[in-house]
Amino acid sequence: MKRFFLASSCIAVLALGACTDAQTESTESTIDALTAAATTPVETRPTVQEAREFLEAAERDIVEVYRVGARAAWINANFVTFDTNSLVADASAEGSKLSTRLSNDAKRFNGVDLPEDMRRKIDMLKRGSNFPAPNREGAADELAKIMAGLDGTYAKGEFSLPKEVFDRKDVKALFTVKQEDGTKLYTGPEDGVINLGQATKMMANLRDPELMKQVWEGWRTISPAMKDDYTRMVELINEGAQELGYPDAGALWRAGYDMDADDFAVEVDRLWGQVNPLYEQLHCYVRGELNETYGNDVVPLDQPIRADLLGNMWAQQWGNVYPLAEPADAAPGVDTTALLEKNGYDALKMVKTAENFFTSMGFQELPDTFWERSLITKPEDRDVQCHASAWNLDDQQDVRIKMCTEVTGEDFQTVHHELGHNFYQRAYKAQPVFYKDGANDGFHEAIGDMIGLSITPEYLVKIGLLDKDGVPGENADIALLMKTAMDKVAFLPFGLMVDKWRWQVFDGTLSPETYNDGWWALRTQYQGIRPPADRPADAFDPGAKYHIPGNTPYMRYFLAHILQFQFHKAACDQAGFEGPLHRCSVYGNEEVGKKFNAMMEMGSSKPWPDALEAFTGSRDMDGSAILEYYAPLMTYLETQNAGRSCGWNRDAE
Ligand code: X8Z
Ligand code: ZN
Repeated sequence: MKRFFLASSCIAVLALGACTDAQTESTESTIDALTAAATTPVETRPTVQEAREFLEAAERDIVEVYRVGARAAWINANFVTFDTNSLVADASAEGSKLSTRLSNDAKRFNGVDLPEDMRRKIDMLKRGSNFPAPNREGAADELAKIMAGLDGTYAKGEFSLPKEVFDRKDVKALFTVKQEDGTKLYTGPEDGVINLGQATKMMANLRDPELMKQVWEGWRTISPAMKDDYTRMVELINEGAQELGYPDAGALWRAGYDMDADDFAVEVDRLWGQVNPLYEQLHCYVRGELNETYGNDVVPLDQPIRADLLGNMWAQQWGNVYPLAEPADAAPGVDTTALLEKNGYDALKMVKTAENFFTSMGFQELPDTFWERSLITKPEDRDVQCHASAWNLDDQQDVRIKMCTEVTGEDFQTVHHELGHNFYQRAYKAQPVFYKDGANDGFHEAIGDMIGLSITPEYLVKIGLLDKDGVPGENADIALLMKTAMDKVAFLPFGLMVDKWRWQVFDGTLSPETYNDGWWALRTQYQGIRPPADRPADAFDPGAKYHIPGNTPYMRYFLAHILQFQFHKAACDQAGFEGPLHRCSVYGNEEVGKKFNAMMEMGSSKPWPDALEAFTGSRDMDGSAILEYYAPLMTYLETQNAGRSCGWNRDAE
């Protein structure tokens, strides 16, 4: 079901997050139903016809609230100001009130024997949104204001570094661009104040541990200011979740997967258990390679890895430090950033190229309005929410992306990711409003990533980015796999731990005093990383990751990193591809496109196993496809790690 809140989200506003509800009734709703059936005399029970009318009216109300809210949210994300925050908070509060009203009203039909489809819709309404406001005067407004404020604080985040930093040769070079007339222009800060985009560039490219630490710590100065509001927000949505019949908001989130909420927690641990051995080998290898660059003092071989040395602000993807971990004995892979630059790609061309991939599979091209209304590069003159997102403004054709795109291989992947959301939104546009969503939220995140897996060297030749004789041979397989594993395998424990942290926040295992230590305990336990130095007492490091102040559930990305490989394998099987999975591209394959579209068209109208089965033949999420994809790398890693002592002390420092 749709999320009524309008605060920004990765698939923003209309076709929103994790709202599919249990097809098997949750324990609560079964009890509700039995109680209602036992206590309500048959003649006063509402009829199926009344339920139908209720759903029709609900649909009209939802569409109307979104019509206004979607625009407010879009403008806010594109112009982050006091006033637009206020407008989006108002719209959000309206959505939230509507959600609460519909959830409560839907309970009237608990004891009614409804056709399956109507029961699914009623149950979706009963679950409400991921951020339910308590049903009392002022609560929805307070919650909406806090949420809009947190999102805005993140969007405007900046910090200062000593001015001398920008006199350094390596830093200056990073911020110097060549202009069309051949002259060079310094685009870095004059006053030492930088934003996340600039900090990201430094984390990705610079290799001085002392400087990395400064940048890493600097970005985390934006978040202590969020902590009180975050704490209050947790209180409010827990209260709202309890009113809906859940023990806390984490349980509400976990209930959005067509299965019992407790079973979902077991399910993600099962999937993690499948892929954890691969992660541990990668961790061991990368730590060993970083040790060779930085030495024992900076990267001791028995410790978690310093989080600021992995090329990414959150150590969630490590591909940017691939050059430090490049397999010595393998032929080189492909440097997509260099290819994009060499071929004169700009942000727009990157998006057009991604669109072309989808149309090559038979999807209809994006409408003119996409190109007129999307934000593709960062404007210089105002604050925007730069975290990439995909939007659907009218539930039909008005899809857009908002991205501060840089010409890098990383953003080339992200562009495909975002368009995946847009093509999914269009595929399910004929569904009723309740089902305009992913089969589960992991599906929504996996569509574009699955396409991204088809960006093989052979594909790059087809679109003219790579010369035919530049295609690396089999002896480069390990290099190719290592590069993507440093992004996709490295991501897995991060994808898992972010919501493990939120679940602990919601259920009270963590308190505001232990929010930060709890965050690092999970970072250490799952990722095997540690902060570069002790954290200050007021640190609120989770707030320095977009999805925490942006209030976007995160388990979806963990699921997507499993699902995209399942989709890819199924697609390659359908295409009759016989080589190793990482060499398979379904570019131009309309047959695969047709089947993929058939799954996408379903939206959330059926429980997600039905959608998964429609495309892959399986009803289970399963880590074996990612294991198969990286099997040659696993063998390589095990050989390289022989004699190394792997692992780390799992307790936080
Ligand atoms: O937030 C995103 C997308 C938008 S839904 C850019 N991702 C996660 C992140 O950046 O943390 C994609 C991968 C994980
Ligand atoms: Zn996404």
